[in-house]
Amino acid sequence: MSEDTRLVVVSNRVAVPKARGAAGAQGGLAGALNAALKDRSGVWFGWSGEEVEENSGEISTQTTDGVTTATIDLSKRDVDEYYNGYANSTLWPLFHYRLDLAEYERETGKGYERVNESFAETLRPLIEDEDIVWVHDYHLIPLGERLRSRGVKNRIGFFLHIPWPPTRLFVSLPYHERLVRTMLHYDLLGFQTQEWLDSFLHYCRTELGAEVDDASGSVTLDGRTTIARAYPIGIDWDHFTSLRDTGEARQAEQRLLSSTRRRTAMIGVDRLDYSKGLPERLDGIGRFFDRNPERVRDLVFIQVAPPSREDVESYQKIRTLLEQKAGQINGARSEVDLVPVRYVNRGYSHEQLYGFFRAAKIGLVTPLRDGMNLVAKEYIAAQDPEDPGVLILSRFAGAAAQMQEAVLVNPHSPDDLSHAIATALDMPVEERRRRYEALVSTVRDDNVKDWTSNFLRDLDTR
Ligand code: ADQ
Repeated sequence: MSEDTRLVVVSNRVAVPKARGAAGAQGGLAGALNAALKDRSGVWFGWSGEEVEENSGEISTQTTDGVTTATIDLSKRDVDEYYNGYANSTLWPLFHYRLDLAEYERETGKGYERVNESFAETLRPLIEDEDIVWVHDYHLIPLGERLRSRGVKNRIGFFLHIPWPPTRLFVSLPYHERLVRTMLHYDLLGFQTQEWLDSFLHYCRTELGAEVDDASGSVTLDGRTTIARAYPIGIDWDHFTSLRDTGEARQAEQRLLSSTRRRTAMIGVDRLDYSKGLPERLDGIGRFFDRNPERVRDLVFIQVAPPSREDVESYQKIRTLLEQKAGQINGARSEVDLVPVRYVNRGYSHEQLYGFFRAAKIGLVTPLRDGMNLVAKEYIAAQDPEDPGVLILSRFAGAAAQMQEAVLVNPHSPDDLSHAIATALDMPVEERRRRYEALVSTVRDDNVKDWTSNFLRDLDTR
């Protein structure tokens, strides 16, 4: 991309950069996007996260550390219908293969279209002729087409952070065809893995009758051609590994080590979300202790899970279920001096997570379905090369395609999980090192900076 081409990033929420150490406070994606925006003096547009009585359409702009953010507030109705409704109660469950949880309500579908329309209306005047526009994620699928209808001829790309479901599931969405047709107005479409990309291309070919070339990813319909490719996202390797030298990371590591003493710490870190397989994970741990009751002295499991999307009912249910399951294991297996499961309902800084990951000799990442999963990559990045921990990873996470040297599991099977935990606990250091070395080279080389520049390079040459 030429130096004077501005970048306009659009996502549901905007991470307003902090003046110093911005990337650190926000994690990999926000840090990488901020870095790209800084290079190109661009703009990041999206929802402020504020809920107001009435939408005013007013934009609030702020420039910090070379990055301009432009945010709008949404009305309570918009948040209910667009965000909690269509995005998180229809698209999120459906795209994670959870037809049983997907709600199809006319009103929320209309709210989704209305908010995309108003995003386009507000954003339009901010776009200059040479800008390139990068739209993120399932909240904003129709945005590109809405911009085109307002005469925007710029290059516009879209990246989907979550899976794309198989055609047979996807067609359960009312107006599925309308939604996908809007996607073909982007110049470039990015998916996390080849598997999700293949599902998308299959849909375009079989349901839309589009002309699809698998090798180049080109999809042609009604005389327009879009390119669809896989761009697996990574972590900000340099930044994340630099956390090792912070006092906060060291303290967190020590705190965990001293509280677990001779027992092996096994850690899970996830947003509290049904896609992350948390109840199934606890079933697997329960099975492990049932099979190996004496090993309650060898292993302590720490699950860090801050609540998310608490206004959505399925998210309230999963919280209650997890508390029950953790309570059952602890009720059955605790001794006066030990508790096998520590379930922590809060977030931690990335520095602290780094320390916890390093102290934990097993990382348990077992989503039922996940676009990529950055926790798996962060866990590996935090390990001590001389004495690395073992990653147990769901074969249904996008990350599994790149991380075959992890102990791969079927997260639905308590037996499989129990077996994997025993394997990880007993794994000799030579094998741990061998697996770690293969995994760490992927995590280091396929990092988020390359992800950003690969996507933008392809968009630029469209
Ligand atoms: P998420 O579903 O949020 O992201 P993930 O990729 O694991 O999932 O990223 C979570 C991030 O939040 C990680 O950086 C992690 O460290 C952090 N995090 C998780 N739990 C935390 C806690 N308790 N405290 C503090 N931080 C915590 C979506 C998709 C993924 C995809 C990403 C990026 O669902 O599949 O990998 O986007 O594209």
